[in-house]
Amino acid sequence: MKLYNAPAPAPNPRRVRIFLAEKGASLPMQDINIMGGELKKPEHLARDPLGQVPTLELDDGTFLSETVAICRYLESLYPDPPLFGTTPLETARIDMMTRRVEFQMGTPTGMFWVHAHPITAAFIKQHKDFGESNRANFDRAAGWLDRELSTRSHVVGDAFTIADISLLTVVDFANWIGLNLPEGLTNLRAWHARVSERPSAKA
Ligand SMILES: N[C@@H](CCC(=O)N[C@@H](CS)C(=O)NCC(=O)O)C(=O)O
Repeated sequence: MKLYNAPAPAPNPRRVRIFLAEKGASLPMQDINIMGGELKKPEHLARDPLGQVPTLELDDGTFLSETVAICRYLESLYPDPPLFGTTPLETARIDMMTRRVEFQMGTPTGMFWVHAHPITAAFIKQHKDFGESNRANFDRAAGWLDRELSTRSHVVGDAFTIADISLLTVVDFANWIGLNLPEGLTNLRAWHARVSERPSAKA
């Protein structure tokens, strides 16, 4: 297998790298130069018609995209430690929170990056007011997560899962582009400090 990757700060390939690190597994990787336009060149479009990373190439030449789909596949190859839960209800809750983290935190972060950040201004016709308007959505989602984390140590219960990986990578990317967590939010900040201490967070 081979992982088509992009280095930090790209959040989605990092989700797969953290996932692998938690499993104690490693894969050959090839970096794709996002800013250099490599994602949309025919060579990468042949791997993923949407021209994104991460993309996993299997040994038979099959390509798999979408971070969570890749991680689910890797979970079946490396079941320990489980990062998608161990019971139907745990797995469903992890799916629920992963989706919510992607939509509630990931979407405003992505829209701010595309429409308000000076780096992307060079590549995209931006709608700055719309981009900036995503700060409020990001802050609202952070407040919601702070309330969720008032009753547990991790995004779903007390075990580290793909939902934590998804939130960690989006919070770190958001911070990198200038979307900082609002003041207060002690539960979310304590969670962030806790998961950032895991060796996998360096991946
Ligand atoms: N839903 C996809 C999103 C992947 C994604 O947006 N990857 C970014 C890098 S972090 C990318 O390839 N962006 C370029 C583009 O979308 O054109 C996933 O989770 O894998």
